[in-house]
Amino acid sequence: MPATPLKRRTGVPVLLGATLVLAAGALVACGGQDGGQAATAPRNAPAGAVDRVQIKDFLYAPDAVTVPAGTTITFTNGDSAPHTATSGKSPRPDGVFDTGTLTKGERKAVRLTRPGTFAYYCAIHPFMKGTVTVR
Ligand SMILES: [Cu+2]
Repeated sequence: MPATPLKRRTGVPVLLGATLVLAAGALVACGGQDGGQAATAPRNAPAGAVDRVQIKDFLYAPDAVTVPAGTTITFTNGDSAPHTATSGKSPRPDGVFDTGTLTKGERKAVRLTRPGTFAYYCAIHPFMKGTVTVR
């Protein structure tokens, strides 16, 4: 009787489509390292008159604005860190507006036509939150 060699098959399952999800939980809150520029942010502007939001020290200032429909709001990043103003609630943008990433000194205007109250957040630092009310 001929000896039949044992056949060994090693099946190595190949995992395709394994998605690597990077949970960006790095909340680096280090404020107050900008020097030199004394920005005067309008703190007590009358309601309805604010069409500018400053981003400074990981905050939106003011963090709640009310504007008439059709207003263009400008977001300006005064921080060294990059920020966004993204409508919705983290981590789910609702698509009403999104400045995209703003680097230091960069600004982006968004036009708001639909009445409602819209929460927004920073996609990079989700603890940063604000609201825009459009009337
Ligand atoms: Cu941010």
